[in-house]
Amino acid sequence: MIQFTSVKDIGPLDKAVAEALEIKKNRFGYEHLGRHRTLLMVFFNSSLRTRLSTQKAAMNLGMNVIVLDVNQGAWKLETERGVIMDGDKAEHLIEAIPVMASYCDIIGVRSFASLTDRDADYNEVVLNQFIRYSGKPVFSMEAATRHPLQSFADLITIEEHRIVDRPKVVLTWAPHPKALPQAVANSFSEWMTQANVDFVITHPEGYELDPRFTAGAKIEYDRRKAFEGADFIYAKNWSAYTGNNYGKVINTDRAWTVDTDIMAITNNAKFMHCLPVRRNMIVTDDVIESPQSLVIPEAANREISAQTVLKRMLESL
Ligand code: AN0
Ligand code: CP
Repeated sequence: MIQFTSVKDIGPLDKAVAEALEIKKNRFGYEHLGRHRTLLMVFFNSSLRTRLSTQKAAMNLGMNVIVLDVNQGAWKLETERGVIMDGDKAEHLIEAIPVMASYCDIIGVRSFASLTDRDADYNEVVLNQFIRYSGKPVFSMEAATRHPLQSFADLITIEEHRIVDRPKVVLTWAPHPKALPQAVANSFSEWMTQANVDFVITHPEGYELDPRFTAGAKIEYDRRKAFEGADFIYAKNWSAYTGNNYGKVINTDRAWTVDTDIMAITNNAKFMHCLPVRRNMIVTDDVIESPQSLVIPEAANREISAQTVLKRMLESL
């Protein structure tokens, strides 16, 4: 594997999950693969889980790891070609990327959507420059439009906790005070529409996602109908995608907070969220602390999804 930015890069999902579960049982069985290999993780945005789980995954594989927080101590990077660089940005990505690449074998990149320029965001301007100018395998640690390591961990978690062959999985929008990217929701939808699940998305009017990610999903505006009989509830906030509302918060209706009342109409559903989560905005204390909550094992599986991807990349070096 030389690139991991979307579900398309992972191949058949049943094989990928089987490999992940095998790695989970035998985390240190591939230590020889990473000997004298270096992972560089480049963060343009904050992270707790991605940073720690990916570093741990690389260490399980015997790799060395270096981390750059671009906004803390590095030169400010220009990302657009053709600009006269007379502002506060001291260096261009087109030089910085091959320089960074010269110190490592594999690169992970975290670069969120701007939420101001939809075309630039949906063209993945930053991630694609890493792919183009690094000459090294590149994987997404959440880019502008997708978070595939999260979705892969989510799928592993669903596989581990499902009690029926084809569970009903519901992605529900939930309120949040700040504008967040659509990446987690887009990506979860892209993975779930390919998995062996009945996949339903529910959100208020105006929060429609890009149909390129939701093709094959059932969109249900009636939240109660969506929750009825669900086996998994996956909550996430995202800002508006459509038209002039791109990147805006157009609704903070707390009736959409996931609480025990709405969970009661599900099929004793498990609760999932990628974290970080704002309690009593997205989900109540009671639901996230309930035995049905999978948020901690879900986060723990980030180590496993990252290790599966890194293992495949090391095998292709
Ligand atoms: C980010 C997002 O919604 O994309 C990262 C989630 C993994 N969340 C926040 O910025 C709170
Ligand atoms: N879920 C997730 O990616 O968390 P971080 O933003 O903390 O890495």
